[in-house]
Parts: sequence; C-alpha cells; structure tokens
Amino acid sequence: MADPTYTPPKVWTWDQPNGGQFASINRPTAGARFDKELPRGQHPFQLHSLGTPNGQKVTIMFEELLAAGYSDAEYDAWMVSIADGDQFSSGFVSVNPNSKIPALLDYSQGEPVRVFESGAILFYLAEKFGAFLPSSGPQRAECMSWLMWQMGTAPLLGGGFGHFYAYAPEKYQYPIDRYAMEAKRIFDVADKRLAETRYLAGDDYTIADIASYGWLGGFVRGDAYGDAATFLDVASYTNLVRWGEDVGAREGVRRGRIVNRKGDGFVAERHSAADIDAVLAAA
Ligand SMILES: N[C@@H](CCC(=O)N[C@@H](CS)C(=O)NCC(=O)O)C(=O)O
Repeated sequence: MADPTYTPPKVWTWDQPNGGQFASINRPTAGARFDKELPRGQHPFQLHSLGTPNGQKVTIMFEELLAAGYSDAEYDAWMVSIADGDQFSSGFVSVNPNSKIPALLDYSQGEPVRVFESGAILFYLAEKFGAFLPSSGPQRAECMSWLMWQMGTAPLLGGGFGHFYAYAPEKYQYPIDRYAMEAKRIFDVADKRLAETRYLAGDDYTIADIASYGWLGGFVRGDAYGDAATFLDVASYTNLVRWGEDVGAREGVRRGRIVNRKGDGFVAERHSAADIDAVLAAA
C-alpha cells in the first residue's frame, strides 16, 4: 500500500524495486549490464528497436521512405525485448548510452554512424533522403518545432499518464489527475492546430506527423493504455481524430506498425519487404 504519510529522506537511495510493470528492469544507474554484441544484417541501416510508440516512429519512417521510392532506405529491424533487459547489453549501450529503443546504426558510408533518440533518428533520415522535412525557411522551422513539441510531450503521455493510469501497482488520484489534465491539454494543442492545417507542420506530411502519430495514434485508435481513449474522451478532439485516421490509413504507417512486435499480424524482425507483405497477405 502507498504510505500517505511518506516524508522524503534527505538523500534518496534505491533500496528495492518499487513494484509496477517495469520495476524489475529499472535501476538508477546507466551503462551495460552484460556483454553481448548486436546482430548485423545485410542492409546499410541496422535498427535495434521494439514496436512501442517511440519504436514505431522509426519503422514508419523507413516504410514511408520505401513507399515513396527511396530504395536505399532498406533496413534490418532487430527486436530489442526491453522487458528482458536487452537494452542493457554492451552492444546496445554502445549505440545508445541511454539504453532505450530505438537505436540506429547507418553503415552506408563505411564507418558506422550511430543515432539514438527517436526524434534525432527521424531528423537524420529526413535530412539524408531529403524527404518529409521542408528544406528551408519557416516551413522547416515549423516542422522542427512540432517535432520537438512531440518529443517533449511523450514523457507526459507515457511516463506520466500511461504509467500512473495503467502501470503503477496502485491507482493514486493525484498523479492520474495531474497527467490526465496534461494529456488532455496536449490533445487540445494538437486539435487546435489541426483545425487550421491538414498536417502539424502545414499542408505537407512531415516527420512531425510521423513522430506524433507514434503516440497520438494510439489514443485515436483507442488501443493506448487500456480504455484511456474513453477516460480522456479522445473522440471530442475531432480535428485530432480526423488527422489520426488520415495518417493511420497511409501504407507506410500501416506497414511500419507491424514491425518489431510479437504475435499474430506482426513481425518480430524485418529484413525485407516480403516479411511485412506476408503478414498483410495473411490478414
Ligand atoms: N526519448 C526517447 C525515449 C525512448 C524510450 O523511452 N524508449 C522506451 C520504450 S518506448 C525504452 O526503451 N524503455 C526501456 C527502459 O526504460 O529500460 C526516444 O524518443 O527515443
């Protein structure tokens, strides 16, 4: 039970896992916990990820690039099981010292380039291919602003709302109220913007939409955190819903959402288009 009389000590110490869904893997320290190299496939891009909202951003980006005809965007997507602690291997930590998916290695220019943080990966790929990012001027600034907005809001939706609404070992009203309010404020920001423009950065679909769909898409589809869509009355944000349904119907988005997930209708690893084609054909 939560202790309502808890008084924080002068110096916090980590004595034991605190319960909750991810308590067994969380520690207050960084760095590798065991030695293991990452696998490597044949394509220039090696993605080490999982089909969570942050992971889906990158597989959607690759599938959007491929759908748009950028055949050099072929990639191998390896699954990192965060519940099993794969993100703490020496190989993964050498690509992302923050031990969180997604992490990317680009071998296309000889020496591998590492990129971590989903927003940085989207930006890196958009610049590299000259796609889904306006090349200059106010449109580019607008796109980067919405991309960074999304990166700033994800911890409130996930670590804040999602954690206390769905993952915490007990339900506490204070944090649920606080983060439900933040989540609804974020939905309203998007809704008001999308009342003015088709996409977040303006008339064109950009990496700001790809990043945002990773998180907002789940609330629009209604599969984020149990029945959170009802709890937060997502249907009332009609412009957000219109955008979410529009983006969700894109071929690249549908394909990207299949990758690095286990179970029927998904592929744990992706090494060629045929892996996703097979799943879609069976659906
Ligand atoms: N800001 C990071 C957040 C990434 C993140 O939180 N990844 C989660 C899964 S969605 C993770 O790997 N968690 C594993 C852990 O915390 O140990 C990004 O956008 O790339």
